[in-house]
Amino acid sequence: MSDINTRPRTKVVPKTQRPHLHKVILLNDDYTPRQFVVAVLQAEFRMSESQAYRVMMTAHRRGACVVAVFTKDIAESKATRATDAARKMGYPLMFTTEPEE
Ligand code: TYC
Repeated sequence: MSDINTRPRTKVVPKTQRPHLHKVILLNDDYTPRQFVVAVLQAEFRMSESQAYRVMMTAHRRGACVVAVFTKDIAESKATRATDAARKMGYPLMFTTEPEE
């Protein structure tokens, strides 16, 4: 038998990969009616009316508000759907996404 010790001296520690999350952000504008913003938040992000109202008012007062956090694909598709719903009605309402730190 060989005297060479071939036992690995490093231990492989498996790391669980967590998906990178992306924020959906609601932007304020001067033209979209408040009630329409609330309706879009309820329909696309499954918010209650009072939650949606609070998010809408935060964007209205501060210029933007984080709506929710999802995996990249879901965040992008929800932001696109919500922005398109407004565009169909002739409103400039915008949802954007950005990676969470
Ligand atoms: N600022 C709009 C108004 O006064 C309402 C509004 C709120 C629009 C939030 C967009 O993200 C928004 N009619």
